[in-house]
Amino acid sequence: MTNNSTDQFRFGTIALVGLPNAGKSTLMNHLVGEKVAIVTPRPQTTRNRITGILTEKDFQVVFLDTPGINKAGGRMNELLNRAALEALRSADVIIILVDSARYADRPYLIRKELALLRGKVMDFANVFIAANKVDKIRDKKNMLPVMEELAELFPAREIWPVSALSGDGCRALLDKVISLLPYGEAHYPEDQISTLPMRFMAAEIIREKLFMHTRQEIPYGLAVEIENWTEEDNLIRIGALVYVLKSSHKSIVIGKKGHVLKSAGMEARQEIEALTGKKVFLETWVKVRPGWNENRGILSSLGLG
Ligand SMILES: Nc1nc2c(ncn2[C@@H]2O[C@H](COP(=O)(O)OP(=O)(O)OP(=O)(O)O)[C@@H](O)[C@H]2O)c(=O)[nH]1
Ligand SMILES: [Mg+2]
Repeated sequence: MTNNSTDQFRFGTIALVGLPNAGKSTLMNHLVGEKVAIVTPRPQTTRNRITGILTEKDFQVVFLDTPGINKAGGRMNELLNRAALEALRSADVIIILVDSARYADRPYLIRKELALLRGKVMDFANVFIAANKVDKIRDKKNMLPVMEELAELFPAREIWPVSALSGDGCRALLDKVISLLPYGEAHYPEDQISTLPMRFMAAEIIREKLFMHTRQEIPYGLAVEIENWTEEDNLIRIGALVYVLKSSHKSIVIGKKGHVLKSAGMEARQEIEALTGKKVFLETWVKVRPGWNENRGILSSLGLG
């Protein structure tokens, strides 16, 4: 049971921001204790603001996982950056995730790559830096220059070395930021883990599996839209459209004898079944839509913009 009396209970929002691939979604999933956001080794996996909810005895927190801030052009990237920056405004606490391993050999890059983000959080009071992926740095001496650079770029901000993958340091950071949340009542039932509709989560799971089965530029040109969703007793029938940018991409996504789409579809189906507790019948169609990532209508039907 949650203690919901407002004199002791805290409620608030924590935004997770950073460059693409820093580990924001991994950290949120770890803290929520469930896979809410999809995770892949590729940058720009997250394309929307993803909420994850954690409720404990004396607090409820809504995490806002955001797309990685990036400098690439194009309408979609503009929308990704905007979604990330808008999350800052509604947050009580901001955690900036940094991939420490990326900078172990080149700490000077921190200044170059994180200057933009620093400018955006200048006016916020509660900003923490999570120096993530410490598990990847074998010689801990190599963490020192990274910590020093971060301290120089973000003076007066606390810097916490963590591993979102192993969970090292994450609980201590969570306890710290929870102590800064305002007092208030829970906004969601205690077993709710996200505000996202199941349809959206299913589309994300399908996209994750397709990302994992394709290479190079294909993932960036992939989008998934749920076209049909019908529930009968213990069965969900899902029809999903997979958009690609070119016809050459379509044959790669389908694969020889359809094996890519088949494997990704099977993995997605199993995960959606585990998530919903129902049997899932999943059909996917691949459609070539040149320029979908520049098309306002399609972007907005995908929840972007
Ligand atoms: N070794 C290690 N890998 C990590 C850690 N955190 C995240 N990763 C890996 O880094 C990759 C990117 O993780 P994500 O959580 O998708 O990163 P993100 O910041 O959400 O990325 P975008 O959504 O693309 O901006 C995945 O392969 C994760 O498994 C960590 O602490 N240690
Ligand atoms: Mg992500």
